[in-house]
Amino acid sequence: MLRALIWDVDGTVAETERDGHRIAFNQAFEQLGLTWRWDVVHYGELLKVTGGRERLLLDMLTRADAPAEAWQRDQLAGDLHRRKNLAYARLIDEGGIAARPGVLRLVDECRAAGVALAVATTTSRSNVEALFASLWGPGWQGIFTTVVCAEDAPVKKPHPQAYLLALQRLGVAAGEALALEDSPNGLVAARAAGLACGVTKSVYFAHASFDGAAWVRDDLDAPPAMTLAALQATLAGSIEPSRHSSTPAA
Ligand code: XBP
Ligand code: MG
Repeated sequence: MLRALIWDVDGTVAETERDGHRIAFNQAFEQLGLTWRWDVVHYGELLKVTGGRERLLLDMLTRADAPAEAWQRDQLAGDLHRRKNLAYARLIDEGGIAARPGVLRLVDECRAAGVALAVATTTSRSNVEALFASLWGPGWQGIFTTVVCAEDAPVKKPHPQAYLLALQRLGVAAGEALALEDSPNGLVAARAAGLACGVTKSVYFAHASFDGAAWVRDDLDAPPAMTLAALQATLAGSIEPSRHSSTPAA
């Protein structure tokens, strides 16, 4: 029986990477007088690393004008990351980023059926707060009762720490829950925690391979829509993955 649905945030709930974090990183560079800018393609390359701070440090390795000493790069990454998260919250506040198709519907279905809703993400808590308040209002914490973020699970995906902690806090076994992801790193993390995982591909991972996914599709509303009943059937293993796939899982 499906007792909990555990959501990834970035790329799964909304297209936050291209339209949110990337733009906010560029605003942070500008604030510090840096000429660095991350275009859509370069940001996609950096996404192989999870964690915004980690992404900054990776990028600095390729920049001649980045600080020479590791401690200086660390300090700069920390400063940029704080500014980026503030800029991201502002960006959400001002214009918002729409939920991906089917997200609001499926959340409503789970609430009506008493299926617990949880979050397991490598993003900072402030980013979840900003996005979820914009999508579900100030009462969002009454909807998502378990929220595991980077501050709770510092060992980031593809490590399963965030999912393992979410399961522990939910008090449900891995076999009673399902994860929803958009990226290969997220899928590996969910599977390593023993969870079945459905994938709705986000723009940056449209051509990635998702071996081990229960199903892979463009979004939750792509026909046939991924309903709660279909999720329950996924967990029961009673449907072929391809029946609910836009792209067959390998
Ligand atoms: C999300 C991330 C995060 C976000 C930015 O991965 O890797 O780093 O890009 O958030 P996932 P922070 O969707 O797999 O959880 O800057 O707070 O890290
Ligand atoms: Mg993601």
